[in-house]
Parts: sequence; C-alpha cells; structure tokens
Amino acid sequence: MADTEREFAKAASFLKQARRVAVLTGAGVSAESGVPTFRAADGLWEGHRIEDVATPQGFARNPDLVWRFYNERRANVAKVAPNPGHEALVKLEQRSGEFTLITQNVDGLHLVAGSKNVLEIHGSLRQTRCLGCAEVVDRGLAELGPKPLCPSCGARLRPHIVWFGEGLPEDVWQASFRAAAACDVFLVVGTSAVVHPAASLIPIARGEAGFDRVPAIVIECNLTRTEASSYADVTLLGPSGVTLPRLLELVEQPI
Ligand code: BV8
Ligand code: ZN
Repeated sequence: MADTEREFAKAASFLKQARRVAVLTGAGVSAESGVPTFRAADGLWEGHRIEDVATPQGFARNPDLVWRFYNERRANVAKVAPNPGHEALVKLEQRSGEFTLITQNVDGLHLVAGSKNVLEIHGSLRQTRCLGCAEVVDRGLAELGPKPLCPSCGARLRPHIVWFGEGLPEDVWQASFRAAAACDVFLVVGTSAVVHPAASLIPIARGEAGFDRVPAIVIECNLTRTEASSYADVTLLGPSGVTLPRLLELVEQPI
C-alpha cells in the first residue's frame, strides 16, 4: 500500500473508532468554492490592509471603507456554494456520536452545506451588531449601507465579525474549548493555524498548553504543512475538496 494510502487508512480507522469528533476549519476548506483564503495575498486582503478593514480602529477611522469591504465579501459569498469538502463534513457529522464543527470562516458555507453543530468563532458575514443596543441580527447577504443603521435604536451597525484585537464571543469560545478538550479525534482542515486563540485549540486537544487530558488523535488536511503539522498524528496533503471525500469513503466502508 502506497504511503499516502496508508495515511488515509490510518486516519479513517481513527475516525471509525472515535466517539467524540471535533473539527477546526479555516479558509482553505472554502477555497475550492471560490472564496479567497486569508493569508495567500502576503498580508493584503483583497487589496486592503488588515488594519484598515479588520480592526475596530479601522472601523472607527473609516466605517464606509469597512462596509464597502464587507459588502463586497457578502456579495461574493452570495454567489458561491459549498464544495465536496463541506459535504464530506456533513456526512462525518451524521455518522459521529458527538460532533462539533468549529470554524474560523465567516462565509456560512458549513451551514449552507447542512452541518448542524457549527461554532462560528469569528462571527458571520450574514450578521450585524448594533453599536447602540448591541442587537445581533442575521440580515442575509444582501448589500447593506452605505451607512447601515439599527432599525431598533437608530445607532450605527457593524459587521458581527471578530476583528483583530477583539475577544471571541465568550459562549462560542467556551463551547469550542470544551469540544477540543473532550474529543477523541480532532480534525484540522484548511487552516494555517497562526491566528489565536483559534489555533490554541490544537494543543488543547493534544493535552498540552497546560491542559491535562489523554491526547486526542489529531488529523490535519491541508495543501501544505502548517503550524498545526507538528501536533498531527496524520497529515493528509491535498485539496480538502478531494481529501475529505476520500477519507469519508474509507470511513464509510464496513470494518
Ligand atoms: C484576540 C475575521 C485579544 C475577519 C479573523 C497569540 C499569539 C499570536 C498572536 C496573537 C495571540 N493572541 C492574540 C493575537 C493577535 C491576533 C492573531 O492571532 N494574530 C495572528 C495573525 C498572529 N489574534 C487576535 O487579534 C484575536 N483577538 O486575541 O484579542 C483579546 C482577548 C480577550 C478580550 C479582548 C481582546 C482575534 C482573531 C480573529 C481575527 N479575525 N477573521 C474576517 O474574516 O472578516 S481571522 C482570519 O484568519 C479569518 O477568520 C481566517 O479564517 C483566519 C485564520 O486564517 P486561516 O483560516 O487559517 O486562513 P489562511 O489563509 O491563513 O490559511 C488557509 C490555509 O488553507 C493554508 O494553510 C492553506 O495551505 C490551506 N488551503 C488553501 N487551499 C486549500 C487549503 N487546504 C485544503 N484545501 C484547499 N483547497
Ligand atoms: Zn440598536
């Protein structure tokens, strides 16, 4: 059996035996749907500097620019669809006992694909939050603005997205932490694992970072090796739209 086949067989056998599965996804799982990844463009993000469009300071400085950027991303995401990688994760959830899908992505594609227990730890392009009454509303992906105001209190709306320098929503972070701390298998898909605290879920699953537990098995699916690779028991290299369906095929084969 070729090396790669052996790695896939090993990963499948771990997943077949797992009672509790947690998954962490990043921009790579949506790449084959046509959603640009985050770090591909050397720090520029669709032509913008991060500090101008993904920080609270950037929004305070120029809210119109930030809304133009997010309206552009909302319009792009409205045109794309989940890919076979998203669909394979739906199947994995259906066959797993306990299953938690933690995503750094804000494109909502896991939910569109049919995943149920999804934690959107960096928020969602669909949601706005009011700077006045803090109301969070799912407004779909239609264009908002140019100066979106809260229909309830009239104050400015911002994207309900976690920007750099901002804390993650406490309830969603706690649920992610618990899932990583309790799982038997932690599947890490399409993330460079450089953004914290999301990336710290990997050592937490391994029982490191001062967190005492029997280490989970970590399986990484990525185009390349990443910061997560040193924690991985198995690394499946390739596009997740190909590797995840291949993995599920093996998981679904009778023992
Ligand atoms: C906070 C929302 C404090 C925006 C995002 C500790 C250590 C180091 C740094 C820090 C630290 N603690 C805090 C920091 C600072 C910072 C941080 O982590 N900086 C990094 C860059 C060094 N973190 C923060 O600021 C966080 N906040 O800690 O605040 C605090 C705490 C309490 C109270 C108050 C304050 C907030 C971080 C969240 C920022 N928001 N997104 C938006 O999306 O609109 S993060 C952004 O990066 C995206 O969400 C993205 O998803 C995420 C992670 O990137 P990836 O998903 O991994 O994407 P990337 O392009 O990097 O990689 C893609 C991967 O896919 C690659 O590996 C590629 O090979 C692979 N790939 C590509 N194609 C495919 C594929 N794989 C498979 N198949 C394919 N086809
Ligand atoms: Zn309001």
